[in-house]
Amino acid sequence: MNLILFGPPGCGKGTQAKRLVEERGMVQLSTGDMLRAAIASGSELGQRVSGIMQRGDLVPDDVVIALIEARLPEAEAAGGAVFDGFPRTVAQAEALDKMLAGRGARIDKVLRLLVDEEALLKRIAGRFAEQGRPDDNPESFKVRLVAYNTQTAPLLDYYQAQGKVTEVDGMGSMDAVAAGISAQL
Ligand code: B4P
Repeated sequence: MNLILFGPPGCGKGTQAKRLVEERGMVQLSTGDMLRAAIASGSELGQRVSGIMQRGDLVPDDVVIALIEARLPEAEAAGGAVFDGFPRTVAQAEALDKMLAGRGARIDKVLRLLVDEEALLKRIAGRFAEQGRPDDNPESFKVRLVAYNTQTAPLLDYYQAQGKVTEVDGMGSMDAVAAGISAQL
């Protein structure tokens, strides 16, 4: 099964993806994690994307599509992937559909985590205080929310037209959200 965890920054995509990996043996494909790893390694890619991410803007489509494409064989071998933070634009979704179709696979479900803006701000502020992730500062977070609302939210129409979107309450505890996701799978 191939799943997409969908929602605004701070809604719990990364948190719940890790739980799906532990509970179901799926492979987590997080473009955010891949890009942060590239930055940490000091690679050319990392240097290219570091400023973009710190501002809270989206990295170019071709960069993230290539990162995902390179990991698809691993997902196939595991019998499924949980996509976390990808796709974030309609162009990325179209590319993903094409790449999966080429492997005789498809997206089965899009789980949309519903969290209100006040809770998002609180979570991100909490992580900024604890971990100091550069793009969790209040200014970058505002940019991330605008990017979500303008470039990523329209993807819902794309997947709704395919009848794949299921909504999950993301406001509860991590356990409660995980239970909500399990109930949908
Ligand atoms: P991501 O790493 O994907 O960051 P995110 O969407 O902000 O979600 P994140 O994983 O951080 O938060 P989560 O909801 O798990 O992207 C970072 C940047 O990379 C982007 O801004 C962009 O620049 C670039 N990028 C990545 N993918 C891209 C793409 N496809 N195209 C273009 N650019 C791309 O959790 C947040 C916090 O909430 C955590 O501290 C967690 O502990 C807490 N939390 C989670 N669930 C909770 C709950 N139920 N209750 C309380 N707290 C909870």
